[in-house]
This record gives sequence, C-alpha cells and structure tokens, in this order.
Amino acid sequence: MRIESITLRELEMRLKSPFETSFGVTQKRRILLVEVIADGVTGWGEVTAGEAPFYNYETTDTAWHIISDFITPRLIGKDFRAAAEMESLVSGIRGHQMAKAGVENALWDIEAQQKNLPLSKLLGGRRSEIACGVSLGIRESPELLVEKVAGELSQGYQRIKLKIKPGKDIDFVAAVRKQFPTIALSVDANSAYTLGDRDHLRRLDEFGLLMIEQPLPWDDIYVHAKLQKQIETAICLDECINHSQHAEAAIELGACRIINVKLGRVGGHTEARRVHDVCEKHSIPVWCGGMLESGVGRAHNVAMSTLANFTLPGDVSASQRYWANDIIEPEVVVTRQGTIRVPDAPGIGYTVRRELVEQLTVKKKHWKAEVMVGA
Ligand code: OSB
Ligand code: MG
Repeated sequence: MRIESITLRELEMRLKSPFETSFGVTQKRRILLVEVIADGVTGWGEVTAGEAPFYNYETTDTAWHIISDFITPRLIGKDFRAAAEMESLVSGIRGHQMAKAGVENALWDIEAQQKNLPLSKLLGGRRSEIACGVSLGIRESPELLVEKVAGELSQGYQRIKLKIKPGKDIDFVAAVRKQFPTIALSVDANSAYTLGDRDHLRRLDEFGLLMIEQPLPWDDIYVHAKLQKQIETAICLDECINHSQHAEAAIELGACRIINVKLGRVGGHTEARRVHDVCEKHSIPVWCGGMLESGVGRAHNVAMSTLANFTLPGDVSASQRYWANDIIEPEVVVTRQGTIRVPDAPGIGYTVRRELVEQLTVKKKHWKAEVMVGA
C-alpha cells in the first residue's frame, strides 16, 4: 500500500451525559479522526487521547502535534506490504502511542479491505459475537448508582464496572452488591489510591469483585505487585501497560491477574495483538477497554475483541449509550444477551458518515504524496 494522502481532523462531539472518573468529568469530547488513502482505498482510525493529560500524558493537542509534525512526514508517499510495517518507521518517536495508534489502525482498515477481509479476520480473531460490559461513571449517591446499574442490566449487559475514588467507593460498591448479589461486578480507580490505602482497599475483598482496575499510580507496575500480595481481589492493570514488555514484567512480578487492552494505550493493533499473545501464553485473561470513543474507535475495538484470549466482557458498548448520533452506519448495537455481532464486511465493517463527520469537524489538515514519476 502506497500512502497517497492523510487527513487529520478534530471533531467536537458532545456525550449524551457527563462521564465522571477519579480524574475528572468529561462531556465535550475533542476527537481526532485519521483518514488515510492508499492505492485508492480509504481507511479510518481514531485517536483515543483525552482532552487533558489526566488518564495518561497524551492529549488531543499533543496527538495533533505528533501526527502532524512527526508521524505524517515519515509515512506520506511510503509503500508498505502490511500495516504492521508502520511500526519501524515511527519507533524513533518515543511514546505517544495514542497518536501512533490512530494512524496505524487506519492502515489496518486499508489492509483488510485490500485483502477483502473483515478486520477481525485479518487480525486472527475467531468470534462472531463479543461479550459486552459497561463502565459507569461516578454518581452523586449510592442510590442513584444502583438505579443506573438496574437500567444497564435490563439492557442485557454482562458485566458492570463502577468507577471509584476515595470517598466514593465502599458505600457505593456495597449498595450495588446488596441489590445485585450475583452479577459480574468490578471497579476502576484510575490510579486514585496509594499503597498506604491498602487496608482500605482490602475492604473491597468482601464484595466478590471480578477485579479492581488500576488502583495505584499510572506508571508503577512494581507497587501493584506489592498490593496484589495483600489483597484477594484480582488486580487488572490498565494505565501501566503500554506495550507487551510491560505485560511480561507485570505478569512476572505478580502485579495483576488480568490485563485490559486498549488500542490507543499500546499504540495500535500490531502491539495490542502482542500484548494479547503474551497474556495468553501466561493464562492471563484480557478484555477490551474503552476511551469514550466515537464509532470509528468502537469499530476497531469490536474487531480486536474477537481474538481468542479476550475471554472477559469488555467496555465496548452500544453507540447509543454515548452519542445521540454516532458517526458510523450502522451504529454499534448490543443484543438483549449483551453481545455485539461482529460485522463481516471488509475492513472495519461499518461505514463512516462523511456528511456528519464534516459537520462535526472543527479543524482539518491534509497531506498529499507527490505523484510518482512515470505513474
Ligand atoms: O479507565 O477505562 C478507563 C474512560 C475514559 C478514560 C479511562 C477509562 C474510561 C472508561 C470508559 O472506563 C469506558 C468506555 O469507553 O465505555
Ligand atoms: Mg481503566
């Protein structure tokens, strides 16, 4: 595939309702979409960075800068055999996985279309349906949270994840567990605690949680190993795992018993599959995390979730939970059994609604390769 053009845009999209985590509240998303054309085929990727550097250090603006000034110049006009070859061209750029993933995933979409395969199949996925859970933002009161959980369960979702932070944890989890004694339930702290909170965190052990996600600092695997020895609940790492060597280290240290894979956080499908494979080799189950994505990011998440070791329900849920109008057609829908049917059309398998994308675009930049001599 010869990279003929790259278009980067920023979309302004308003979530239906605000989403609160331990690091802040989000309602207006600034989403970057990457559109690549190679050999006349168009592929789409999404940058999953947040608006502020509170989940990890990347932001919408840092990703715009890195893609514009460092990734695009390395790619434009280049010829690849496969999307996985992009990695070596951008490995000199330290970090910035979300920026890289937005571009790399667009190349995967192109490669799948060129091979006339659904992206899930190109990645080696085997599932025709994936299991869905939901991630629920922090609420004002345990009562309101219980109400919200009831609503999601009635939609069929197979696992409920509660966002927690100091002061909004034990009482909230206790109320949900009391009302729903047998559901698959987990919590996500987004690095809001320290090892000094170990006694407090141990109180979660009595609720039979599937896991506690990323309780301790975002960049510290070792401290999670210390905590895992002192609590019964399985730790799942999210923020700490940026590539497959991190996964190896975390598993060897006993820092977690589950890993959440996010395409953006690990730099795209190529590395995500490596993380998946490392975990599979060590019998560590994985699941697909979410970053409040638009339909493009959601479609890539669906494809990745079809790999064999994605044995736990992920955070990939219906478009309608987030957006009044998603930018893909059809939207991502969830069955009454709490599953998403994997599309079998070539590429990401959903159509991007260009007109709507254009309407939502607030900023746009375009790069075009020089026409080849003799072409
Ligand atoms: O830690 O999984 C997380 C959203 C923004 C930043 C971090 C996280 C989340 C979520 C939302 O939990 C998952 C979703 O997109 O539904
Ligand atoms: Mg998380």
